[in-house]
Amino acid sequence: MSAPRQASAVATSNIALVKYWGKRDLALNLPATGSISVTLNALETRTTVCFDEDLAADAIRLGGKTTGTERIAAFLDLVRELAGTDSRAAVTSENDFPTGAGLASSASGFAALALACDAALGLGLSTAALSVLARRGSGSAARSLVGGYAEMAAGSAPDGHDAYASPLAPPECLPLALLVAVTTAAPKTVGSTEGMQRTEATSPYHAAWVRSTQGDLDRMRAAILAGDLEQVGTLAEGNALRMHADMLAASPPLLYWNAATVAAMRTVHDLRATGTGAWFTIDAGPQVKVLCAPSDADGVAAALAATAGVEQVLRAAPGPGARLVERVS
Ligand code: 2P0
Repeated sequence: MSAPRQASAVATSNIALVKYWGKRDLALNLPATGSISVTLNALETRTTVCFDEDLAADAIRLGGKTTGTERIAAFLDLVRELAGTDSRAAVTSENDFPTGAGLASSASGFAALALACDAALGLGLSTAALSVLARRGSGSAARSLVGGYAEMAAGSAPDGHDAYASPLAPPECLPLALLVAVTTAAPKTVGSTEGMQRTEATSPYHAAWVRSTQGDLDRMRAAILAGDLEQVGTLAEGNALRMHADMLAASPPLLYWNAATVAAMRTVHDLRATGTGAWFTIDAGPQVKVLCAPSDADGVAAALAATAGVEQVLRAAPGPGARLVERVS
């Protein structure tokens, strides 16, 4: 009987500047397209995992609760298969932000869990292999392993070994402020996996969305490497609106916005009309994420906070990838 094997990791959320919305393989969670994101220095998940042969079953606590843990349990099964062990695990995971409301808790959550499992079991996975593993938990998690600006490859291999995220540029290549206008902390009604399946099956715009992504990836990669904030912001806003057009065209339609979401989008357009460089992006939820120069962040945050229905404004900047820490919970 071996001693319990334990490790803790921290990972932060990431915001996609070119979005992932569609899968080429559901079982392996392979994206239909690549994506480009920036990993944040905030919106953090802290996870401890302990594989213990004395445990009769997995014991998973997310934010102190034992509910909603099915995806974690399925992920632990994958890890056990990879490691050749039957050992059950205790997992504790805490977010410092509201979960399930379009703030990508699955991204930071599965990135932290993949890294903690790798360390606890001594798997010695490469960053690419860790990203592949995290992707099985959640597509966006593959990107939170990487710090700064990251590019996720769709890959073409049927087994998905080439669908992982790689570093594109360090944070200092394009200093940014990322402001999150939180319009509600309530969980969203349709999760991303279900939303993607519905869009793929019913939106007449979906093929056009997938086709348009390659050009966005090429332009976004070049704009980040050139440190061109205006071009990055313009591309990110256009890409997000096209993704939402695809979602809105699904049947039944996927409308993730509320009144405050639209009001915050208007605030950003008003800021631009009066000479402040600010651009929004929106994921599968009602929050509005705004990019601007760090020197404009105070003014943009004040304008968002003054927008009807905006409950709070969170601030972030590009940050590091997932990392191991001492026991955190
Ligand atoms: C993104 N989203 O690129 C896009 C934009 C939401 C909209 O990645 O099904 O929770 O678990 O792989 O990672 C959210 O999707 O979806 C997401 P699954 P995930 O950030």
